Amino acid sequence: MEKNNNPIFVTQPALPPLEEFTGYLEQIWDSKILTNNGPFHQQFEQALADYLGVKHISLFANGTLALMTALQALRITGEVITTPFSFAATTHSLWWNKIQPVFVDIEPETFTLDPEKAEAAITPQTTAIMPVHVYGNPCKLERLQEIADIYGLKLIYDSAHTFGVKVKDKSLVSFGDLSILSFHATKVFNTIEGGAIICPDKKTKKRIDYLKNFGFAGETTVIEPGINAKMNEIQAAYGLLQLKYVDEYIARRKTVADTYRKQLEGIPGIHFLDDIQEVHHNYAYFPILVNASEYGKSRDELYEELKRNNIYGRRYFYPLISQFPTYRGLSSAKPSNLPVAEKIAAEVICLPIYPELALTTINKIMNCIKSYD
Ligand code: T4K
Repeated sequence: MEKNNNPIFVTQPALPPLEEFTGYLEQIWDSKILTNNGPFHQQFEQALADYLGVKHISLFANGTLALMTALQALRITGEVITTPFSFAATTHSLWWNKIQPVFVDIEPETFTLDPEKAEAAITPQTTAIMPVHVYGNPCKLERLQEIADIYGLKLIYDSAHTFGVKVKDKSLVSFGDLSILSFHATKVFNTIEGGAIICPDKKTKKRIDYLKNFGFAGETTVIEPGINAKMNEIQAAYGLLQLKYVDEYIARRKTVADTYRKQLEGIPGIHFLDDIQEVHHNYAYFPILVNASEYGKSRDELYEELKRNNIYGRRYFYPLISQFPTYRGLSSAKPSNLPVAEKIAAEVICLPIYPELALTTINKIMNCIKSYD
């Protein structure tokens, strides 16, 4: 629970009970195995696969290295179609692999990549599509797969926000050729820093595991230039413990989201997303859109007003990645090519949401939004 004058951030990591963690640390201290596929790494990988209902998963030091390695694993080159409405890491992972990002607009309902516009952007150089289930909202899965199949493209989902999300009881990370999770401190499920690649078969997992360990396929055999992207034993042990609590974290986030929705209902100019049928959400973020002419104040005015009250919402994802200096010269980055993304980026504020967010704090945030004139 927040103390009265403490700043209220967009998120606050959920930590497992410290006294439970010390037992895990003692085992690590005894074994002196700190990293390189140790016992906790192996246990955590299996436990995660079971929890997520997937067969093959490879742990990573963070989500960005997982994205970069996923592109290497599938030998992606040329152009990749992606969304500008995401965190920098999505497009940066392409750039680090010398792949040309092609930005395509998003859908107004879910803020995810628009499949029809993605299809229209395919060229002979396109090798893959990299959509993002932004805020944990599922992309149009069937249509994207159909397009990938027709054009012979790989489909790599940036699923950084989707831990625990299910569509018709199927884990969202099981779609596409590869799917990437982030376990950063700010995520629904955290291992402090961390990430994973979910892949469909043993052979691909083996390749991913080589790539994240310098390319080593044995003591003296290096099959190709890999990187060091391994998760260490302390993070893996912490992750194993976190798994015991994550359902509770998600349930508490749902209560926060439900409370916000009830209280925001009917405020002119403030829009929010509802749950989607047949989707089990994780409530990773709570984005609202501020329509300045209906609300009477702009998004930035409300954002500053919240700050004056010690409430630090975030404008995820403003500015669009396509507006970063490295990318804004690309022809696909032109604002006229991305009207929906430009509009959402100009109107969005993510309100604080985390398991320990108290009702009194939600009321304080709501007072600020309701009584701002
Ligand atoms: N793809 C997508 C779609 C992503 O959103 C991300 C990461 C990635 C890929 C890459 O995954 P990783 O390589 O990160 O695993 C944060 C996170 O650093 C980043 O992981 C996340 N997305 C992004 C959306 O948000 P910042 O710069 O906004 O974080 P920061 O440090 O300002 O934290 C936000 C608030 O959270 C702070 O004001 C206070 C609170 N906080 C934060 C940390 C780190 C805490 O209370 N404790 C903490 O330890 O990027």
